[in-house]
Order: sequence, then C-alpha cells, then structure tokens
Amino acid sequence: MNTHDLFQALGQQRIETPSWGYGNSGTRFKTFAAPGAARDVHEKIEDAAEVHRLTGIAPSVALHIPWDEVEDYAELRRFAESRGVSIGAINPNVFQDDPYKLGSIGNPVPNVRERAIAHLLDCVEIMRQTGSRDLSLWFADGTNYAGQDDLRARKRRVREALQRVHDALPDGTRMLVEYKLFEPAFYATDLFDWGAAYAHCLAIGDKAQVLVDLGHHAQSVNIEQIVAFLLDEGRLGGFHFNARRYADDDLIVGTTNPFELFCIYAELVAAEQSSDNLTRTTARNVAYMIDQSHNIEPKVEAMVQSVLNCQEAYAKALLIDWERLAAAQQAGDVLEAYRTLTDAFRTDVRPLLAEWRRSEGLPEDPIVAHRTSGYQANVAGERGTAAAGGGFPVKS
Ligand code: LRH
Ligand code: MN
Ligand code: MN
Repeated sequence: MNTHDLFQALGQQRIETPSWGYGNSGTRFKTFAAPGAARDVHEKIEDAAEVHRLTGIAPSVALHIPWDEVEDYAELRRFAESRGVSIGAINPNVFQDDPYKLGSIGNPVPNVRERAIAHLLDCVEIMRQTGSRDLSLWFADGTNYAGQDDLRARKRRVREALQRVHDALPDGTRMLVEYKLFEPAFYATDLFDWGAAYAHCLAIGDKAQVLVDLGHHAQSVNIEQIVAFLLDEGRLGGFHFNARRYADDDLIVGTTNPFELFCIYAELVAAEQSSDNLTRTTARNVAYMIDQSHNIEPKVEAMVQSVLNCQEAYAKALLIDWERLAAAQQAGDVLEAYRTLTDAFRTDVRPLLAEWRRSEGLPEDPIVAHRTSGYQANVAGERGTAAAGGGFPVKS
C-alpha cells in the first residue's frame, strides 16, 4: 500500500473508549484511587475527549448504565458533542443488583428475568436519545455447581430475552452479544463462547452480531480464526480490546499479545478489502471498542496508550503484501507466507505514524503531549482523589 492510501486508511480508523476506564474501577481486589480520576459521566466524557484530542481516532465513548445514568440523555449527548465526541455503545448492567444473584435473563424466576429485560429495553430507549448505534450486551449469567439449574432451560430463557430485545431495536441499530468462558460463574456460563453467541445471533435475527472481547477466551484459543470465521459469516459486530495474560485481566491493549493483535487486524484488513460483499460490509461496520479497567496506571494516558497500540497494529496490518502472501499460499510455500506476514509485523511503523500525526495536526507523541499539557495536574486539582469504590463500579 502506498503512503497516500495508508494515510487515508489511518485517518479512517476509529477506536471507542469506555467510560468505565476513566473512573476508579479496577479489579475485584483493591481498587487504587487515582488522583483526578473522573467522578461522574461528564468527567468521563471530558477524559474521553482528551484522548480523542491527543490521538485523533477515538471520537466516541461507550456508556455503562446505570453507572453512567443521568436524567437527561439528550443533554448528555449535547455535552459530548460540545466536547468533540459522540456517545457510542450503550452497555446495560444486569449483574450488580441483588436480585441477579442467580442470573438476569437466565434466572429461573420470571420476575427477575422481566426486571432484566425491562432494563435492556430502557437501554434501547437510551440509544435513541443518545444517537447510539450499538447495544453492547454482556451477562454474568451462569451457575457455580453441577445441578444448580437446568442448562437447556437457561439457554431457552436467554434466547427468549435476547429475541425480545432484538425485536425492539430501531432500524439501523444492532445488539452486540458478548461471550466469556467463565467468571463470575465458575461451573457454567450461559454465553460461554463465540459459538453460543453466534448460534443465538443466527436464530434471533439480522440485528444481532457477536462481540469478541480479547480477555474472554481460554489460553491458546486462536482468536484471529474466530474473527475470520465471524467476518465470513457476516456476524462479527465488534471488539472489546484489552490485553490479558491469564484471564480477564483488562490491561492496556497489545501489551502482552502484540502479535495476536496484529493477526486480528490482519484478518480485518483482509476482510475490508475482500471481494465478497457480506464480508466487506461486515468488516467496515465493526465497532472497535476498548474494554479496559486499569487499576495502577494513570487513567487517561493508559487509554491513550491502548488507542496507539491499536493504531500500530492496524498500520502494520495495512503494510502486508497481500499479493506476495497469496502467491506463497498458492505455491504451498509455508515459510515464505509466514515471512511475508511477519515482515509487516516487524516493520517499525512509529516514524510513519509520527508523520501521519504531523500531517493531521496532531501531537507527534500523544503520551508526551499529554504529560506536558498539564491536563492531569488540572483534573487532579479540580477533582481531587475520589475514594475508590465510593459509588464507583468495582469491576469483576
Ligand atoms: C466483565 C466485563 C465484560 C464487559 C465489561 C463491562 O468480564 O469485563 O467484558 O464487557 O465487564
Ligand atoms: Mn468486555
Ligand atoms: Mn471482561
């Protein structure tokens, strides 16, 4: 790809950041209070806007309801727009209230399921008011012991709830169904892998697509292959980018798994350029989102680093010589194919990205720019250090 096309592609890249990454959220162990961490949704939006100002490619912020609940969502939308960002995915929370002890939409008690469905439908309404395209669904539902509940009955309850929410979605919007192999349920999770999410989406309808969170797989699962499969089936809806070494570690994107991140972007770039209509359209509509609740790093700069790591992986994927790769694959030249891919991966794209930023009027090094801007000192002065856990989500 020549530099002109490369720069154009880089200018179109979008990464959504999560509101919950800006507050004092973290692990289920100690959440360390960060000076200046956002205390409410308006401050989270301010921080997201700062990440966008620094990187130029993070123009939307995902909300988590009720963590980010407000009286007037139209006002929140206007507030975000006034700061140069928009409201992205709406993430309903049906895992923190006491009635959800045995699950939400998979709960054996009909009233509890109705309560959960009512919240999901409220979130569809919030989508309308905020101009959001995506309802991003993650459920903590599952069981801890064999025999605790009827697994097939749970599957049917989940299906029915998802169907009702799907059918309430306005045209032009979608639901993204996230899966996770375990935690907080330790025996069986209702949406336990991409196959379960995919089967539900397929049965439910066209507005249902699968969301891949990089932290939600067993060790050694080939995530890029899942991505390729879902792209080809037209059912990849979005990502939750983060990094993990052990389980759902929610760390800065690409820190433990840069080659995996590159291979995922390679599949996306290939699909974006595919001659197959469904694959191409699916790839172009993927919601690229970060799901990260870092605990020991400064909130804003950690998010900037995640966005930059996505950008780096994407730039490397854009550099893949697809013709050379296809020729090697056809010829059965295993090593040449591998070398073609890794030539792109090994390219140091940092100078090129600095040049792209210069050309866009962005800081060449967004982290240095942030550190010298005084933003962190300002918010620390204005906001102080909010008590961690005091009204803030403690993420599991
Ligand atoms: C729990 C989780 C999941 C959701 C997020 C809000 O595993 O990390 O990934 O998307 O909380
Ligand atoms: Mn997630
Ligand atoms: Mn997670």
